[in-house]
Parts: sequence; structure tokens; C-alpha cells
Amino acid sequence: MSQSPKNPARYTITAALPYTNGPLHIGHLAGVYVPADIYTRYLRLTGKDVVFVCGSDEHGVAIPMKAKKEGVSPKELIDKYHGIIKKSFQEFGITFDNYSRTSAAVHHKTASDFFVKMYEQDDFLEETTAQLYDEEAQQFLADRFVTGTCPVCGNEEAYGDQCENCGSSLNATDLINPKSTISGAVPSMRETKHWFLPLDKYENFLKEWILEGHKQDWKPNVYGQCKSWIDDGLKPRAVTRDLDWGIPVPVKNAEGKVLYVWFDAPIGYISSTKEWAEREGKNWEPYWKSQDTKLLHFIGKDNIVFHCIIFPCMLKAHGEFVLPENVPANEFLNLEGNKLSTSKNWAVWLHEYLEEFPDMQDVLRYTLTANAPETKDNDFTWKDFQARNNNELVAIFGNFINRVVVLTNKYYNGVVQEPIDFTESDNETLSDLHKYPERISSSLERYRFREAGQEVMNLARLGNKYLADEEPWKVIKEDEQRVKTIMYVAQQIAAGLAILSEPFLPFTAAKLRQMLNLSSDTKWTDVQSKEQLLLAGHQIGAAQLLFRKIEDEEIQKQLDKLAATKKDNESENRTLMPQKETISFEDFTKMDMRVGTILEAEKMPKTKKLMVLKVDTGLDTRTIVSGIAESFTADEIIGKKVTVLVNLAPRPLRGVDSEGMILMTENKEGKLVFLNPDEDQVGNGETIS
Ligand code: B3M
Ligand code: ZN
Repeated sequence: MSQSPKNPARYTITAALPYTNGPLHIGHLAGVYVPADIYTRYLRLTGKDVVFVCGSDEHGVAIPMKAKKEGVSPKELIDKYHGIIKKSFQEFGITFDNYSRTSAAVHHKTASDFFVKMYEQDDFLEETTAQLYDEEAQQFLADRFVTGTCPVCGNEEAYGDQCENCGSSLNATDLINPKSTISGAVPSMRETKHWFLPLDKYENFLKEWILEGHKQDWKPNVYGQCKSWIDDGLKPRAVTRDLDWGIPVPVKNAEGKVLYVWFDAPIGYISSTKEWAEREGKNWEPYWKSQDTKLLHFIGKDNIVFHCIIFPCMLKAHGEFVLPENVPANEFLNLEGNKLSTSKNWAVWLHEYLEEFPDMQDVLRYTLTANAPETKDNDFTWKDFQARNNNELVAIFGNFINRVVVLTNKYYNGVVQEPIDFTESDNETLSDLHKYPERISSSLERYRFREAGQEVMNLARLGNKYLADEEPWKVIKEDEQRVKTIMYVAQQIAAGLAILSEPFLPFTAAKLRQMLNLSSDTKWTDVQSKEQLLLAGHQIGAAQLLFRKIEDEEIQKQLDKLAATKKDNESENRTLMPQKETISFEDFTKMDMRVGTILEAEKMPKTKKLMVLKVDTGLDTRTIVSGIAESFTADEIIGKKVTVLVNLAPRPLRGVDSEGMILMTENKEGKLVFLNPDEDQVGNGETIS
């Protein structure tokens, strides 16, 4: 077994390839892309050789299914979302060295070659087995084409390849009560040939590599999932599908078959690296084949089995590649207490966020990091978002920087002064500053992004406290010399922040660097050295606002939007009443419906719903008891024109004889609505037919 490199010569960082069947939301950012980007930016700042790759996942059943729903071709669908997703990544400062797509020719070739090599090495089992088949749609059912009850946890909506509830990876035939998602039909069984990856043969390898090799350094949530799969015993898994969307199986006698999306997608990391290397005039191979490369996969928890078990077995079987050194998977992010859901539109979409909060990418990055679902599922709330912004970014970070820059300009026209004598507190503060790079690195190296982000804020706190203790704005009146030193210390902290905050707050850090006129080649370790970052004589620029306060109304607007979504979902879930039995025309004409006017209305005491109405029907004035008190007040309805069924047999309701019925319907929000004739057009007593 190859030992993991202590001091890797290079890093290959991958982030899960998003399916191109919808736009990105905050869950994607929080779970995968923000931590991956923080880590990569940090590596770059420490001068490491790193390639950071991603791309669109354009195969699999999810694509044709969504295309059908949107009434477009799969190609149109992937082109649309590839564009939207790529743009969101750019806008949020996710600095992939390459963002590819699995429809690219280089990927088709890389994935095909990978399969062929394994095929030629006899790494697959070729077997004809009975698989689920939809007679109506005339199609085999796998993956998302079939749902059923998970045999592990009982979730009734498990997919044919995976249960998203318990994370188990499944074969479609494992599902209890399977049902086609195409036609709703109960599938039959039909024989078909496929190639299987015999995972059971890799048990010893996985035990040694993960259970013994990575017990200490993999996150407990990741290690725990792997251990339970390995302990439960692994089964062969089909890596091909009967489908017309995907990469054709590149061997003989495989017509109509494509590679399983989870076979080709992770190979997309390799293809993306190749594309990057080609463009940059580099050699891609060391990034995947040298033992001194550190390979890391950033993913969400539903992808653990594919990245920790299946892909590593493929890499191992293929034989030329390194294995991932770590897979720092995150748990899920919820939104205001509910699971994020694309179909229910329960999400904060990245493109919509930027419309509401333009140029405030860092606030979202910061909040998602502070609340990252690192060890358990976590909740995003708009109130917390506001508090993180107002109480931390504005009140601590922004406030400190503003003081330093404004005072430096005010006292010294923006020029850093020669410090005179350092007091004990100055020295302590500076030596504290020098410890921050190490402190933040240590959190990052253990994939503790929340902790790392808070350390950055602690550095800003250190600066604020120093200024509050030293009070240069007071001292300036009696000891001008002393203030030069105070400001000098504060300026070093500001410069430290410009460097160390970059992975977390890249847009802010860039502004800050520019404001401080800080040379672009100052690196992470420069903050550590005794040599100070801003030397005497250095000219800084004018103060600019880094953050702005977020008002209550802005937050309320977002909460209202979510409340409306919830209502929409609830009313969509209301099923329409099935049509009643057919009646004859004669039956219909038996009903005598007239235009009437409500003359009086009074809530019936001790009831919630009932109102006693006096209605002018044109024929007479009569009493009608109606269950409308929850929807209307008496004042609202007196004088209203309504439709009345006048020949309904009278019936007593709570002791009052009701002589007819007011016709009405209920809207989506559950509010009653009168079927009221146009007020001016008709008079009381007119018949309705
Ligand atoms: N497209 C699954 C997902 O978005 C997937 C990741 C592939 S990574 C190789 O959950
Ligand atoms: Zn399950």
C-alpha cells in the first residue's frame, strides 16, 4: 500500500460535478464548493502546486427526465444549465482551474478508454440477469427511473441506485414494491446483459486502505458510512445501463447500452484535468499518477459511497492512478428548518440571491462557512444571515478596517509611520498576529472550515480590542509620537487580515489589498514572519466601505418569499375533488338558483363557522345559515350579491331553520369565495341556468 505523502509535491482538488438539471442553491455552495474553494485558495496562498477541477455532470437518467418535463431535448437542457451553473460559480468566486462538462469529447474518450482497459484486464463480470422493465414505456428501469421502498431504512422513495434517506447504495432489484417513474407501472422482469464491478473482490483492499489506513484522518461521518458498508458486505454492481443517453459502452455486442453515470462522472475529474493541462501547456499525468500527489474529493454526504468505495475500486483496478487521500464530505444544509428541495422550490437560488444582494457574495460565503454542515445537518436562517453580517462582518471586521484606514489618512495622509517604542501590549499583539496563519492552517488542514472562518474573525477582534484599549483618537491630543506606533501595529493587523481572509472573503480581501496598497505577492507565511507587512513610508489608499448593514425589511422580504412558496406547495398538494356521478339535464333543471342580496349577517354564538344571514332572493327575504364565519366578517358581506339555491329543502342548523344555500368555492389559500353575479347587471330574483 502506498503511503500518503507527508509533504505532497502537488495537490489535485476535485469538487462534485453538479448535475445539469437545475440551477445551484445555497446547499451546493455550503456543502461542497465553498469549502473546496477555501481550501484551494489557501493552498495557492501558501505557494502550493494545485489544480482545482470540476465540471457539469450531463449524463444519467436525471437529464432526459428533466428535459422531458421542460419539453426540451437533453442537449438543450444541458446547454442551458451548464451555462447557468458555470456563471454562478464565477460570480461567487469559486476559482476552478477548469470547469469542464461530461459531454466533452475529451471526457467521452477518457471514460471509454478507462472502461476498455478494465474490460481487457478482465476486471468486470459480464452477466445476463433479470432486470426491472417497464412494459408500457418499453424500457429497462434503473436509477431514477424507478422508486420503491429502501430495504435498509424503509424510505418509500428510494431510487434504483441509491436511497437518499440513509445513503445506501442499491441495485434496482433490491427495491421493495418498485414502481416506474416514467409510467407509474409496476415493472416486470426481463433479461439483459450488463458489466458488473465485483466490489466484493475489493473487500480486503478497502479494509486495509480505509478501515486501517484512514481511521484517524477521515471525518467520522465519512469513515462511519464506509465502515458500515464494508462491514455489511459488498455486492457486484452493474456499471452499464440500457439507455440511449450517455457514453456508449465501447466494446462489442453492447448496442443500446451506455456507461452508468456514476462510472463516467468521477472519471470527469481526470478529463477536466486533461483539458486544463492541454490549455496551460502542462502534463496532467503527475496530478493523477504520482504517489507524491495529494488527491482530495470535496462532496456532499449522498456521494460518499461513490467516492470512497466505487471510484477508488475503479482506480485501483485500472492500476495507474493514485487514490484519494481524503474525502471531506459534508452533511446537508437545511433552509429555515426544512430540507432544501428543488422540486418544492424550497431554496435560496444563487442567481436570485445576487439579484437581492448584489455584490454581497462574501456575506453568503461567510455565513455558509460559519454555519457549515460539517459534522451534522445544519440550518440556514435569514435571521442568522443578517446577524452574521451586521454583528460580525460590519461591526467587527468592517469597523476595524475602517478605523485603521480613516485614521491613517487623517493623521498621516495615508503614510505608514516609523514606530518608536513597542510597549508590552504592542509586542503581545504583534506576536499574536504572527500566530494566526498557523492557527488557521491547522483548522483548514483538518477540514474544519467553521473554526477557520471564526479564527479570521478573531483576528479582526484582536485589532478592534487593541484600538479600543489604546484609544489613539484620545492619545493623539497629548502624545503624537505614541500614536505612530499604535497605528503601525493596527496597520499590520489590517494587512494580515487582507491576506488571511482571502480564502473566505475573496472579494473583500481584494478590495482590502487594494485599499492598503498591499503587494500582490505577499503570501500566507509572510504574516507569520517577524518582518512586518506594511513598512514605514508605505502609502495606503482611501477608505472604502467593505460591508453594509442589512435592514430588517430586507430579511422580512426573503421570509415572505419563503412563506409564499410554502403556501403554494400546500395548495398544490390539495387534490381536486374527483368528478361526481353523471346527472341528467332534468336533474339539473330541478335546481332553482337565483340572484340574491345579503341584507343582514350575524355570527351564530358559540360556533366557529356559522353565520345567520337574511337574504333578499327577489321572491322573499329568508334566513340562510352558512358556514362562512371564518372567511368573512358581517360588515364585509352585507349588501353583497350572491347566488342562492332557493328550492333546497329547509333544514335546521343549531336550532335555526336554514332556507336555502349560498353557492361558493374555495381558493388555493383555503379562503371561501362567493360566486357573485356582477352587481350592476342583474337584479334579485333573476334565475341562473
Ligand atoms: N452529479 C451527484 C450530485 O449532484 C453528482 C456528483 C457527481 S461527482 C462525480 O449529487
Ligand atoms: Zn434507505
